Order: sequence, then C-alpha cells, then structure tokens
Amino acid sequence: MINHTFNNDTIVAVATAPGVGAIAVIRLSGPEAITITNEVFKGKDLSKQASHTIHFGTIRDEGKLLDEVLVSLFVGPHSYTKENVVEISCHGSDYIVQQIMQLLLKKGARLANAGEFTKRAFLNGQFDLAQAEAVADLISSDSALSHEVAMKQMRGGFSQEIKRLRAELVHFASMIELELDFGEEDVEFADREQLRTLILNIQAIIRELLKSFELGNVIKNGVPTVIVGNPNAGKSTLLNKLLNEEKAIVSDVPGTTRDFIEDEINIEGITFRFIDTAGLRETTDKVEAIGVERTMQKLSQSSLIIYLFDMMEVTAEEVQAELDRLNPKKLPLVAVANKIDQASPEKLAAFASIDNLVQISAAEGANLDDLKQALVEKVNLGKLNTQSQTIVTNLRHVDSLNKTYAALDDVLNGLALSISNDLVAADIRRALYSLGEITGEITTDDLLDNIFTKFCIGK
Ligand SMILES: Nc1nc2c(ncn2[C@@H]2O[C@H](COP(=O)(O)OP(=O)(O)OP(=O)(O)O)[C@@H](O)[C@H]2O)c(=O)[nH]1
Ligand SMILES: [Mg+2]
Repeated sequence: MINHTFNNDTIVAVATAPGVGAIAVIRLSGPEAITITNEVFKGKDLSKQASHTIHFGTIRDEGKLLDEVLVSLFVGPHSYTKENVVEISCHGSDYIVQQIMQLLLKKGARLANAGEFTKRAFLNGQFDLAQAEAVADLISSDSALSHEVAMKQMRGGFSQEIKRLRAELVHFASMIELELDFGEEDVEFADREQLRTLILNIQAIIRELLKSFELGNVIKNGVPTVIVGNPNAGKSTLLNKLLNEEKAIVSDVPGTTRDFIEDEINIEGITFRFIDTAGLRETTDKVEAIGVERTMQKLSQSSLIIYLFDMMEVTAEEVQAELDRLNPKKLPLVAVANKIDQASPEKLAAFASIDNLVQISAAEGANLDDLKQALVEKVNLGKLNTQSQTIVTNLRHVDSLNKTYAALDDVLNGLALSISNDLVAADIRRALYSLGEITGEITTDDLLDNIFTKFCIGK
C-alpha cells in the first residue's frame, strides 16, 4: 500500500479506443488496483508478484470464464500515476471489455473520469501541469511538427524555461520581502538596477514565447486555408483532389457549393485545413447569397488563401483586380490558374503578370505538387528550428504569459516611481502567480477540471 497519494479510491477505464481490435487494454489505478484484479484473476497470486511483471491467466466471473488475459503490474510509486496500476490486456471485443469492466466495478473500482489517470499523475508529482497537458497534445498530434512540439513539452522543455524565469524572480521577491522585515531601517538587499534588468530580460523572453504561439497554434491546429474564387472555377474539384476523396459535390452548375466543406491533410509535416467555399458572385438566390457572405467571413479568418480561377473565363487584369479587392490585408495568398488542360500556350502566357502564379488542372490533378510546394513555402516553417526554439501551443499558457507580462510592467513602473517596497513585492508576487499557473505550482480545482476533462477517458 502507498500512502503519499491524494486518492483512496481505485479507478478503472478502458484505455484503448472502442470497437473491435486485436486486443483491448483496461487500466486500473489506486490503492486497491491489485487487490481488485486479484479477486477476478485466476493465475498467480498478484499480490505476491513484483512490480513491472506480466502474468498470464484468466478472468472469471463467479467461475464463468470471460477471457484469457495478460495482466501487467506496476506497484506504486513506480507507475504512471504513482499509485498501484494494473493493465489488463484482453481480446478486443466490446462484449468482453464490457463484461470485465462490469466485474471490476462490482468488485469496488470506480469508473474513471476523463483524464483522471493523468490528473492523478500530476497531483502525485509525476510531472507538472504543462507536461500533463502535453500528454493530451501528444495523443492528438497528427503531423511530424505537432508530434515534435508535444513531445518536447511532455519531456519538460517548456516547463524548464518557465521554471528558470520563475526561480530568478523568486530570488528577488524574497530579497525585497526581507527588506520589508527591516521596516524603517532603510536597508536594500535587492539591487534595484539588477532587478530592472532582470525584468526586462524576462519580458523579452516572454515576448518571444508569445510570438511563437502564432506558429504553435498553426502546428497544433493546422493552417486554416480557404479556397475561394468565382463559381465553377473548380474549387470543389481541387479540394477533392487534395483530399483524395469525393468530399464536395462537383458540377458544371455555377453556385454548386453553398456551405463550406473542410478537411485536413498533411503536407511535408504541416497540417493544412482546407476549406472549400461558395463561389463569389452577385446572386439573387437567398441561400447562395448567405454562402457568399460566409465565404467572405472565412476569408478574413483564414491564415492562408488559395485564390482559384478558371483561366478560360477571366483575364489577368480581372484576376489582379479581384485579388486586390479580396485581400486588402495582404494575408498570405497563392493565386492558382485552373483548367490548364483546356488552355492554349498563348492563354497560359497571358497570366505571366500575376505574382507567384501556380497553374494546375484540378480535374486531371496536374501540377498539384507545385501547388503544395507553394503552400508550404507560404507557411514558411522552413526557417523554424523546432529543436532549439521553445514554441507555445496552448492558449492557456498564452493567457498566463500575458498576465505575467502585465504584472512585470507594473513592477517596472513601480521601480521608476520608487513606490514602496510592499507594492513592488505584491506586483512581483502577481507575476510569479501567473507564471506558476503554467506549470501548476499554482492551481485551482476549476483550472484542473478545465484541463483534464478535455482528455480522453482512460488517459
Ligand atoms: N477541363 C477542366 N474542367 C474542370 C477542371 N476543374 C474543374 N472542372 C470542371 O468545372 C466545373 C466546376 O467545378 P467545381 O469544382 O464544382 O467548381 P466550384 O468552383 O466548386 O464551383 P461552385 O461550387 O459552383 O462555386 C465542373 O464541371 C468540373 O468538372 C479542370 O482542371 N479542367
Ligand atoms: Mg464548389
């Protein structure tokens, strides 16, 4: 039995995805994890086995054979949650899994909440909060970059940076508070000039971290890439080709697409979220008009624009005018001429004036690699060194960093105005508090609930 945990109940959940699979894993954590499993397991006496061992046997409900299984034992604190943990690998039938789950619940385990294993791991000091959050990011990572960033955060890269900043501030906070103890005696343990330099340094680092979020967000959630253009330009055809799937309806009737259709693909490790939209035109059709309005909305919210046109239908001047009209904010944009399969060499040459134009045939899939290359270059992650740079991917961390920054501004102002020590100390403490929220030195129940309920059950 272990006594350093906060929980005295034992939780159970299916750790593998639902549906039929070769095997499924049921996981228990808590003081009774081994005892409860032992009651339904026929094989060796699990309570007498060493940690980190695996045992073959059967699971029985009052003598009725449910399955042949492998049981892995982790005796606390040498486990993910630091509690006793058992993992039962059974055959991957939903029926078997449900029967074993029922049995374990009957024997006194409780159904785990979402993320409860990881929450216990955090509460028991296995890792800090930013690392726990990275576990969820890792599970949902779907590209080389999102995987890399999540892995780095899970292994503590980001946390170390935050903790280092915090440690430096703590030092000064304690000096100033020491001065407070001396009251009227007018001693100065904390060098004000050094403190100012330190705070400016920390602010510079925070600015870098905040800047990295632009990228971090793109890495984690994909680059929202909207495909816009006139009706019949071939936008839906292009989306389908990119996705390799007949996702959107294609027809020669202009105004086919009315609502947006989106899906993700991975290009060179970057996730792009392509959004097909209603073709842009003046229309009296009520539904289509709503579609066009939404296209304009999507356009302003996206990170990257593909402007697609049918080269048989428009002139270079018209295209240029439309580009200027649609993209006044100069968001990253790739102009794409479609239907080269129908175009004469003269026609192809007629669009030479348009910057960085890519010419494709969506229907035939011609030059799609050029388009992909152009998209990757626009996102410009090439320059990024994900190995050495710390990248913030979490909105919660951004919020805490902003609060820290503001508190540090107050410290600087306070120092400039030579305000009293206790006020300066209070501002430093506020900065420390916000930094501490990131790694979880400071937590509230609400904060933890918010984080862990977004996890899957069983993790
Ligand atoms: N020849 C040729 N036809 C194409 C090409 N791409 C698309 N088309 C045809 O153009 C017509 C319109 O294609 P869609 O993909 O539905 O066009 P859209 O831009 O989504 O149109 P809306 O949804 O109405 O705005 C269809 O008949 C396609 O088969 C191409 O590269 N070459
Ligand atoms: Mg369409």
